Amino acid sequence: MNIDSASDRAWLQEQVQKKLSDYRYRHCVRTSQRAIELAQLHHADEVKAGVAGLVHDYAKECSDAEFIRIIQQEDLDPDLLNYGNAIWHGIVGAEIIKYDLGIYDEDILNAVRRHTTAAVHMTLLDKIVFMADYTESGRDFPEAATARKLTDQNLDAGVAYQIEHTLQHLLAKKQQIYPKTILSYNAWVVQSK
Ligand code: DGI
Ligand code: FE
Ligand code: FE
Repeated sequence: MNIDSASDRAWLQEQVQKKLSDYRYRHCVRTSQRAIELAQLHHADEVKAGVAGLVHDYAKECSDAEFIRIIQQEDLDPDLLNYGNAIWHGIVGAEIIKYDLGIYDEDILNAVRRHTTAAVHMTLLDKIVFMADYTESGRDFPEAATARKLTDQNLDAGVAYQIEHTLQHLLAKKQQIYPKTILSYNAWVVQSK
């Protein structure tokens, strides 16, 4: 598909709607809208932000068997097999987006890959999609309001805020932490001496 074509983007929205539950489809549409808003505020490509926001959770309802097959077929890091949907839907989901939706733009695919764990080095588009997912208008957890204000003013401060609070939340629930999540925490949250 051609992301610069409005009719292709309408087709894309239909594909996302068909693939997902109504609840998750609406989250994707709100994330897309929020990503466009953040792209305007922070001078990024609005079309790429809108498309990346729309597709970021495209693979979230795929089966574990499908993710495992792709990790093996595409020779992705075998350590991925030790994790689950929370980690797979972005990193492995980017491959599914290529096949199913014909999106090959690496800026968009990387933003999808990094939207859950963040990364040590993030592009402007990566940060926008990461923060759009966390601050879209349907997010009602206690940190969302603070994160919205912070992100509008200072995108990097928003990224650090989300990484810190998500890790705290995962630790409180004794969840398994993916190594990239820890590397992101070290890079974005730990104060340098
Ligand atoms: O897909 P969404 O729910 O919209 O949001 P997301 O992709 O940012 O996060 C999905 C979940 O993954 C969320 O509950 C936080 C969690 N998560 C983030 N980093 C890690 C993680 N879960 C585990 N187990 N390990 C991580 O390192
Ligand atoms: Fe996600
Ligand atoms: Fe999401």
